Amino acid sequence: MRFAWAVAALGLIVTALVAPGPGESPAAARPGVITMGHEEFGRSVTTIRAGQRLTFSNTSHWLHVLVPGRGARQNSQPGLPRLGSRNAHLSERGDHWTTDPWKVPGTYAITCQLHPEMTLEVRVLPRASTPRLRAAGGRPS
Ligand SMILES: [Cu+2]
Repeated sequence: MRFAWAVAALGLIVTALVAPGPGESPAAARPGVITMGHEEFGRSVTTIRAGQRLTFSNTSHWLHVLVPGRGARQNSQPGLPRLGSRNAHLSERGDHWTTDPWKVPGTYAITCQLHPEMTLEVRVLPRASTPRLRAAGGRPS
């Protein structure tokens, strides 16, 4: 009897760990982490600073093919880090992938080649000015 109860309790714990929660998971709220659902990104706009990376987390049951562009149409956007050898990232269920650093400030877009509804605007702000430079009282000679 006791053993059966323990098995049942363990089953509940495993279910809680495996089952996706309703709506966005807590990870989705972390800056720089973009979740992917059935035909959507967890958000439509994200803002980072130059030098930072983005992480894409495929929490859906679907395959996504991330490329630079909008509405499933790939285009070239100078300044956007390459997304793989063919400038595309294949994201299968459970995939958790981090881009190279975004080095050039500007506004970019990433889409999924399979789902035209998916477009993520990425705004890259200039790097924050370093307090060290300001304390030095000007630019280095
Ligand atoms: Cu997709």
